[in-house]
Amino acid sequence: MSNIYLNDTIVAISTPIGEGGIGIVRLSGRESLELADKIFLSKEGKKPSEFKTYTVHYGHIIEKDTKTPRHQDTKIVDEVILTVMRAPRSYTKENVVEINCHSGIAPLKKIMDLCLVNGARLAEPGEFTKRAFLNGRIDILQAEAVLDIIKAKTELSLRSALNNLEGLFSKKINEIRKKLIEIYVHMEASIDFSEDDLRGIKISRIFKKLNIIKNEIEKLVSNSNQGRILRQGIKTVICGSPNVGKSSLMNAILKESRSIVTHIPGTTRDTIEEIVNIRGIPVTLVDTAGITDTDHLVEKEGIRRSRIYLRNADLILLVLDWSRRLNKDDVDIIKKIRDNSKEAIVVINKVDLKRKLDIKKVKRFFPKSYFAHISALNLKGVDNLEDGIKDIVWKGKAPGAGFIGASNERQLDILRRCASDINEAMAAHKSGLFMDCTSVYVRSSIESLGEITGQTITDETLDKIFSEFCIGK
Ligand SMILES: Nc1nc2c(ncn2[C@@H]2O[C@H](COP(=O)(O)OP(=O)(O)OP(=O)(O)O)[C@@H](O)[C@H]2O)c(=O)[nH]1
Ligand SMILES: [Mg+2]
Repeated sequence: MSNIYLNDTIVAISTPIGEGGIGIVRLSGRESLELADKIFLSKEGKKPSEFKTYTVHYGHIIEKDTKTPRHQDTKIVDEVILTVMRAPRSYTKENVVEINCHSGIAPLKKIMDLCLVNGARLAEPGEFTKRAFLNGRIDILQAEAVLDIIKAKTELSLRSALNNLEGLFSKKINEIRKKLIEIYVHMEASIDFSEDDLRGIKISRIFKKLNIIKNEIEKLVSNSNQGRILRQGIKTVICGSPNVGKSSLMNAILKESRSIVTHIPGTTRDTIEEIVNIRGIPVTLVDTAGITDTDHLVEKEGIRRSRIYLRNADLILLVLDWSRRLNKDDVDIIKKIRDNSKEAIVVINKVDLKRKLDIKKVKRFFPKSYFAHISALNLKGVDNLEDGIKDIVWKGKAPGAGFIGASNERQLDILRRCASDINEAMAAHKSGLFMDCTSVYVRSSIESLGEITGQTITDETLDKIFSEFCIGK
């Protein structure tokens, strides 16, 4: 990714490879229109380099037959629609040509090969978005938001990524950075001049302002947990002893028969994972094998996996059977959850049957946990359970429509560094250090914030960010 030449023209297949209605081959760069001239025959008899920007044209992709004299014979490769977006008003701020062809491996690959033969270079992952950044159309936060949009699993995740793409987060960061620069300037001035000369700028006021900024940054850090959830989702593991109705619960939440359900204990042998949208939260739901003591080899392996999942879960749905007393398996699992200090919702299943479960005893194990009474068989109580999941995940602070916050570790790490620098500055001031020792920390926090939006960013970080993208974006 580091060898990037903004003078060349790049090409990629921008849609997933496979059979479908439409596939797109995208070109970006100085020569993209001239290159399209060589391979596109329009119905109206004009060349792409003569087309106006934001216009769409019907025609054919053609290949010149090199065996005929002066290559005058041509073969039709595909029937296409070609769109021209001229610099600077395009995704990359360069001349962009998009060829909508039939989506099959053969036409897509053939058209891309023709572009390569005629002078384009294969784009690297995320290179179109990288060019949008290098050409100054978007900052790094917005580039990362593009990735979040592609990966968004629920509407809420999408909304938060769109806020970042629209620049709400960048705006906030730039505001904070501007205020820090003002403070830094005042600090530096106070090194050279006495308070009397500073025309009303009191040192105490500088530190009051610094404290306000620190709080703003800390708010962004605490929001980032919500950002992480929106982006990555939460891993929720359904566990319990055999036959309590774990797979039935999985199916009830998914609203489909995904997991096999039978009356035989030990039905689920391997873990089953699905992503489901629960009240806007992307939840990776895992159905596991019922944990019990067994000598059966396959069951044993399933249980070993269940235990690993239990350890790595963000949230556990512990299923207990309302129609029978707690047994040794139940108690073992309860202990395991408590030993691992896991957040758990207690799901009491089979409430359509006669009660034998001692609820008071269960409550003693989980005095603060959310309890959901359900009948997975009759799909009763599942709504309540979903409300419980939502409450536990957001802890009463669900992200609103204007939510902004760090959405990945890189952004979070910088915000934390920045908050820690400001803390150091305030501590240095309190302990009576000279202003030039204190201002160093403020300067460092300004530099860190520049890294978030990409004003100051290393090539290595850039490469890392864009390597996560798919080719063609
Ligand atoms: N009456 C009643 N039966 C249920 C309910 N939920 C599940 N069952 C029944 O309980 C039995 C076990 O259900 P599963 O969903 O396979 O249970 P499991 O916990 O996944 O079992 P293992 O995979 O073997 O550990 C099946 O016969 C289900 O039909 C319920 O809410 N009410
Ligand atoms: Mg099962």
